[in-house]
Amino acid sequence: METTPRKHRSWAEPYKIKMVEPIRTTTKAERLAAIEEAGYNTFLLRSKDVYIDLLTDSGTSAMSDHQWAGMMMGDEAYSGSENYFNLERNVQKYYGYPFVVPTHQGRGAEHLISRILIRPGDVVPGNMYFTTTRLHQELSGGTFVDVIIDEAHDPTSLHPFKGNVDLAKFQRVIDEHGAKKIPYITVGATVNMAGGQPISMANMRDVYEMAHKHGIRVILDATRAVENAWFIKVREGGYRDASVASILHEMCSYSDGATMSGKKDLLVNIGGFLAIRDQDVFDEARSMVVVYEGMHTYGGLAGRDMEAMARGIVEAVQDEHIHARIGQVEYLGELLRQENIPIVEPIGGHAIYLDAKRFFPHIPQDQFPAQMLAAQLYIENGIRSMERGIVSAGRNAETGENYYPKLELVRLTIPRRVYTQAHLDVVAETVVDLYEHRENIPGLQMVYEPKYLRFFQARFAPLS
Ligand code: PM9
Repeated sequence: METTPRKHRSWAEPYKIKMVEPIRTTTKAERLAAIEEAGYNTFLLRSKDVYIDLLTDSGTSAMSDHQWAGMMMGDEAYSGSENYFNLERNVQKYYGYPFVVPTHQGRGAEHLISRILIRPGDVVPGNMYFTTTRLHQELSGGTFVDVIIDEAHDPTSLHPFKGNVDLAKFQRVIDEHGAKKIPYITVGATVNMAGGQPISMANMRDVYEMAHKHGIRVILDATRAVENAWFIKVREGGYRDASVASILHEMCSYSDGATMSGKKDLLVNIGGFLAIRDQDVFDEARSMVVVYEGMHTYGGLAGRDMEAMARGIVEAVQDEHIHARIGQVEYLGELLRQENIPIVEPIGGHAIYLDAKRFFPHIPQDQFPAQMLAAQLYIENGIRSMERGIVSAGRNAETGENYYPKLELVRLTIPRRVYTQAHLDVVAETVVDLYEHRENIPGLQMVYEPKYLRFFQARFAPLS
């Protein structure tokens, strides 16, 4: 499978570095003390104790000089900020939705759309769960149903669009529950929990047609839709000469609205929005946002944050930016593949996902192999990553039983425009070193479990 349009040429970052932030190495003894104190949960580490931080690509991007200049143009009026209108204009132009409600981040938008459209007893299908998205659906009385293709749950499947919705599964949900119980289907692009895997344009079109035939809305999780657009360009027939911007616009045309965490694709440290076509839903969202986020022209953000996001929208869709962004992720993936490290394939958009089940085959899933793998990468060399397995999956809201996801992964997430190839070389060397002495590493037991989104704050202790 070809993944870059000009195979004979290396990509290079379309920027040079103007300001640097020192990072610090630590001793193994210091790291052991830090991870103990953090309860073997990388979320609970202090960032000053981290060497290379691959916890997340969320809010961790380096902004451009143009975005920083925009921060100085913040119109901090309580209402009617000029920066809101710049944001609205760019969402309309690049995403194509007429109505925009800013929110403090993605889950603010998920909260609004779930509260507005879901009634108790409703069912919400989607192409794999995402933690915050599913929780908001459940808190509104809905039940999430996974309708992604089976290949998405197999880390070794080389399907080029593992984010696709299985139309037969979607049809079965409609037949079983009736369309009236399905307020919308969530379509994620790219699919985070599957390994940053894209959905194809053809599938988005089919889902939209099928949903609309039954009067069901399609809500796009557009958080990493630009990265998805790149994969459509290089993997799906007919798009090779299309710009990422035009692909993004077409993707959005197959949806009725979108939730957005601007902290990813849009290269900002905070911000999000709900975008929608329907005037009635917009009116409700605009009314509800004042209760939970702030006025509908700032949604929990400062004017300067909206300006940075408005400018980030334009930068995000530049083909050479996204080419270098995905190229960097592929670079790390290739290094690990050459050393036969078990990773999710094909390589996805924002991260390399280590397959903890194959990395630590001796640790059963209820002893949290991915959680331990993330902790060990930190102990080994100060590399911070994130568990995306049984801890993230949480418990069934009705039965209280643990979910046992097929994918038990550790995510090495690449922040945008932050690290160099040399940093990624160090990360790969660390993973390889750990892989070579993986046999004697024990599992974990959970010693504290918070009520919501337990992966953020749960605490663990080694079993031996
Ligand atoms: N994603 C991530 O690290 C933030 C921490 S984990 C909850 O991947 C999708 C696909 C996301 C996402 C956050 C959100 C929520 C929605 N959809 O974090 O609220 O990956 O801005 O966005 C994280 P916010």
